[in-house]
Amino acid sequence: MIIQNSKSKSIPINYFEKKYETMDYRELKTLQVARLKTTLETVFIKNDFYKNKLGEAGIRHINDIDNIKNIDDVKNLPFTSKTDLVNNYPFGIFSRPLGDIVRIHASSGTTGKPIIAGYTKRDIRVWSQLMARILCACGLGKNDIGQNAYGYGLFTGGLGFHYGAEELGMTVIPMSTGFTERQFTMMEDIGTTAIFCTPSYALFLAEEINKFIKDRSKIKLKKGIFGAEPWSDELRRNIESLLNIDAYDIYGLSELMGPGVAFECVYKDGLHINEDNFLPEIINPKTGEVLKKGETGELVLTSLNRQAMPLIRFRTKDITGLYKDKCKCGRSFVRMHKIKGRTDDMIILKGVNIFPSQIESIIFGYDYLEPAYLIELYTENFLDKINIVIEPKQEVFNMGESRIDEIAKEISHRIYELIGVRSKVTAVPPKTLERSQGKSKRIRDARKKI
Ligand code: DLL
Repeated sequence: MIIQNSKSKSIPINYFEKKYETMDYRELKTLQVARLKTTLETVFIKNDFYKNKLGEAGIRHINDIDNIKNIDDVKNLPFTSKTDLVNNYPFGIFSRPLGDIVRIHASSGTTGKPIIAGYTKRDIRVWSQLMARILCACGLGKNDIGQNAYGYGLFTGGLGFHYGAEELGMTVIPMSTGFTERQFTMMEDIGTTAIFCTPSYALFLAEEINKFIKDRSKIKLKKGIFGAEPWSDELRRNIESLLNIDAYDIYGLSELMGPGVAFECVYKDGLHINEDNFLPEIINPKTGEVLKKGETGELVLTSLNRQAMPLIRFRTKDITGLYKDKCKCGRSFVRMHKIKGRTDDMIILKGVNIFPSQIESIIFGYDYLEPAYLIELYTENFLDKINIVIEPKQEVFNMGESRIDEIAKEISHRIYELIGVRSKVTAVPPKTLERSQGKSKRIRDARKKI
């Protein structure tokens, strides 16, 4: 149920969906089981790929779905992988005919073919409402002006935020990514109060703001909602202090709708998973075994409320852990930690697992460094090695070689202490490294493959 106080202009629309968001545990599990069964019935009847897959897992007749009594029974269902989506490109994973599909989004797959996501009218409505729920949880309302600097187009960030912000009654400026000068002009002239973009682009804007805005008092920006790539708490602190805003994390993926799966509320203490719409599990990525609450592993999601493209136990490749204590905001949904990285971005060097976000946390913690870095992997004397490229701030860079060497040594030592791997650290002049306007690429892998 959506609590809408009034249509009156003076009262902000409240999109806190209390009935769902504060549901008690047993009620939520009952809702999830019912929605899971409906989802299974849909894919069993309407999708040949799933009919076969479920058959292999012992669900050969629609009545077999009734054997699911408890939400933990989900673990007996088969996984869906990105490869399944690629192999069934473009529409083989849809459970509705094209006539019912009102929109297509896509994300780049690993093999050249994109991954297609389809939506019915109802799917778009549910997605918009979930996004409105999230924006409301971040403290936004109908009197806010949202500058949407996520890319519009096949990427789900642009339209996902756009429809959600409109659903909440906000004023939306559909900027898309780029056009930096125009971003600042709109911010100043229209009085933007919230910005939506990737954390890398937020950082880019934060580094550029003083070039374009002479009088900071004209900027009304107070919040930013950032996602679509892993980002550390240190990056959050950088963005917050440079832009003088509160920054919130939002998580999602095209295969499961787009942004809207999980979100931070105003307390910024983990991401609430929209459990009435998505059933989360954490598995050991090597064995597929379901891990206990609190353990870190790969996030697996089952959609519970989708028509066009329901997915069963989709392996996201994203690494995180779940925890279930009640948040100060009153929401009872399970929370996940910030995503640590993707299984396919994890660097294994001399047996040590390294996520770029761990390096980021270290680099962004030093106030004498620019918030930028590049991880270079290379092979020397048949051994794989790592070089971290950093940018000291101008005044530090001007101090000369010996100070720069000292800094490089200190950072290398810190990385060894915290991550356990010996690295080379190389400094380049400030503003040398490429800044990203979309999802950033911070790894250059030049290792010789044997
Ligand atoms: O990135 C959807 C999105 C748009 C999310 C805008 C948030 C904001 P894809 O392009 O399909 O969809 O990429 C999904 O991006 O599996 C994660 O690896 C990564 N990702 C998304 N959000 C976060 C986040 C969109 N908050 C893939 N933290 C996912 C870390 C994230 N990684």
